[in-house]
Amino acid sequence: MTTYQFPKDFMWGAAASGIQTEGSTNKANPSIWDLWFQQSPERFYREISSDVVCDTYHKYQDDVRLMKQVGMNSFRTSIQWTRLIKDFETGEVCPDAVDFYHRYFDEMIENGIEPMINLYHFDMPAELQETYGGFESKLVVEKFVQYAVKAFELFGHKIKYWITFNEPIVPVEGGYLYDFHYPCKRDGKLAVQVGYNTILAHAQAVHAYKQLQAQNKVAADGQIGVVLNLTPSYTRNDSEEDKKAAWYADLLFNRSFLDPMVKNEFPAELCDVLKAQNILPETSPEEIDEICSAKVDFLGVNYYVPRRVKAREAEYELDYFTPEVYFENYVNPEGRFNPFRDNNEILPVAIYDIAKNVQDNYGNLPWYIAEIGIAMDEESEGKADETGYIDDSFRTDLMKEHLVQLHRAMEEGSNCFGVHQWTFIDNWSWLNSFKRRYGFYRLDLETGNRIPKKHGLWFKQLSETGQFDY
Ligand code: IFM
Repeated sequence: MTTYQFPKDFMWGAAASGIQTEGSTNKANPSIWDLWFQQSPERFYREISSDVVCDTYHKYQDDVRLMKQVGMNSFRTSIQWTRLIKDFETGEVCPDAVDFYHRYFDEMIENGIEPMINLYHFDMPAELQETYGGFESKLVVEKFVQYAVKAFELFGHKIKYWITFNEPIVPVEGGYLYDFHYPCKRDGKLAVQVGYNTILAHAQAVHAYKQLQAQNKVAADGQIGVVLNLTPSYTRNDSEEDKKAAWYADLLFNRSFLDPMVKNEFPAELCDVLKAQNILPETSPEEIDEICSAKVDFLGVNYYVPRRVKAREAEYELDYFTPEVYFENYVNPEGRFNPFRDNNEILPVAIYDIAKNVQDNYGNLPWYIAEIGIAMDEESEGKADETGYIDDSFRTDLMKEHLVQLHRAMEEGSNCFGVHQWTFIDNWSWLNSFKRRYGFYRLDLETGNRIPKKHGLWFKQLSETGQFDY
């Protein structure tokens, strides 16, 4: 048995997002998720929309108490663009939203929970999608920055950690390549434009924040960063063909956002690929300058499953570009799989590999695990026992294995400052709605009650002592 000790001021907490938790009370405008649900409810698991979520809007005070009970010292959620902004043309804010977010953030701060606030978690306003094509349009980039500035001005004196985007590649994949986000298009060129415009929106928001900071309009010690889902690619074997396949997967899925957002450069090889595929985005030299000078203060990394690839064997059959032009996905026959989550592969060493990549190739920037999620379904988690707790020791065991790998990387100098579990209370998750449960607390969909899980007891001890044995 070894004791793994983490630094004293380490951030221990959880992540969620506004749209997945707040509920729709007093929301100023619909997002694409409201619109899509109205159009195609059958696409959502058990036809549950984002209306039926944790109702944080009303329950935030009780919930902050629950955060403390599992030892959280920090929490990430997002402001909903569609809640804060009432009028997208003028940028006028909704007073109720301003009041709600102040009360919610104050409650956390007064209780020793550091809020980390994200500006965009897949929740494009429906009006901006339908009128302008969302991030297909540079006008919407401007509107995003206008919204970001409003948020900084309103809350920037109390929020110390800002995040521009969560997993910015996901709306590109879901909305423009693989049909799991609205607007459900399949168009490689548009996907690249949306990706580029998102990177531009991020860069302009970072610049706007730094400018406000220079004018003393936000906290002097405030920081801004981005949260990326980074998935190392592992090959079937050591052949040069497989290694090349993994290199392409890494270039297209990881470096495509990581390099411009963190290293402030576009990989030349990425530009070559996009040029060869005839899908280069429309850019301007001024925009490239903005992207290449927007320095983030920290990086958040979300990790769930590894990517397994092999060299293409079958012919590529789609009539539009996807990254799979350059590789095929592969299931490792010797892998370990999570029986409770679509048989996803479990590979804790990926955490070490991510940490070392950030350390060796991205200037050892301060970073944290912004989401690590261990999914179970409600049936496998079972019901609460006589103590009132649900036994999810499967989650604790796996979390320990992942933290051992993080600890190893930190011993070797990785600059990690925290770990946030996805998620705090089981929340609504897009097309999957409540199919998978990830929280410290079960959300009872009938009653709205929060039922504690045993993993929270372990986590509390971990955050209080900064250590665990394994
Ligand atoms: O629910 C999502 C979250 O919005 C982004 N990261 C992955 C989670 C679980 O699927």
